[in-house]
Amino acid sequence: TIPTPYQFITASNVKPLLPKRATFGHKGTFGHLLLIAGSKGMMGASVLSARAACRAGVGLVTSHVPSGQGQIVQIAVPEVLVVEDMDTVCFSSISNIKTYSAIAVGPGISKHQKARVALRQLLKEVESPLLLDADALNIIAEERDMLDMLPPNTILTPHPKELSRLVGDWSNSFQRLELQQAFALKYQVVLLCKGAFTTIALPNGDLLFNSTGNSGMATGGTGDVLSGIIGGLLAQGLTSVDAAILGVYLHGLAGDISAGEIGQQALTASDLVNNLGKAWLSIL
Ligand code: NPW
Ligand code: AMP
Ligand code: MG
Repeated sequence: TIPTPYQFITASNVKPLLPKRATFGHKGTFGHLLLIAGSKGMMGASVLSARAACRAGVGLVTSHVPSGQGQIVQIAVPEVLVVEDMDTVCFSSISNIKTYSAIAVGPGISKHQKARVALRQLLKEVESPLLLDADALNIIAEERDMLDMLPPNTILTPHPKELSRLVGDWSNSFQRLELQQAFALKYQVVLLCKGAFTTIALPNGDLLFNSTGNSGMATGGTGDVLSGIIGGLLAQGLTSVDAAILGVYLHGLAGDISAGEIGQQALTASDLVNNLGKAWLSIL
């Protein structure tokens, strides 16, 4: 049986979570997200997560990218500020992390030794709300002492393969839910398992199932878009639980709107970003 307590995420659950827009707000009011994403050959992950963050309501987004790769992001996403690393290949050092109201790290960063060292340093020094995805998860799954360095309420957004690297293998989905729940409780984190009916395990042991999304989203880059959305919500001051719930719901809704317009076969990660506005409007 499904571990309890569990709940299905629907429109009525997410409505109360929507962040308010202050009438006299300015870009400083709505948070500043640092997005550490991309490495040489995987700058698409940086672009997609940045474009998504810009449609999540956040005031400012800064993308940290390898030296020489900044132009890609500046041209693809003119709304974003860019900080270049010293290394030409991957994330290798952190700078001014206290400036940001939230940090999302991982999409496309690679598992190079330099990225491992920089992630460890980030975990030591971070004070802002944090999201880890993709290679950041693969690194902490291999360097397991880093699990104890995760700040409470960190959001982890693995797909099933990344989750199995963190929690070990399972023989059926009920066992997977138990492993997911136990990990969230042990490390006091918000732990997703992405896919059809993405599950979210909360630090208190609750389990949530998302109701939006479709199989057209099973295509490269859609997870990078999710990191940008949830990161943008975190930067605006939503709690990590609320940012994860609302982000996953909006991301799936953008997928459903995209599938309604162009079908599941043609759906790309960029379509999710382009339809985020309609997703917001349909729940506001
Ligand atoms: P199989 O064998 O295909 O069935 P990895 P990744 C499995 C970046 N990206 N359910 C899959 O299984 C990411 O951000 C950059 C079950 C395979 O074995 C990462 O940094 C892009 N199994 C990096 O690439 C766009 C599943 O996991 C393995 C599963 C590597 O990320 C693409 C593959 O997973 C990408 O986002 C599921 N739902 N999903 C860019 N444009 O720059 C996957 N698997 O080895 O973690 O590799 O997810 O492709
Ligand atoms: P990633 O593997 O990191 O690129 O993430 C894939 C994204 O697409 C996640 O947000 C998944 O929830 C979503 N996704 C993948 N396959 C499906 C599916 N069959 N149904 C709904 N959503 C999916
Ligand atoms: Mg991914």
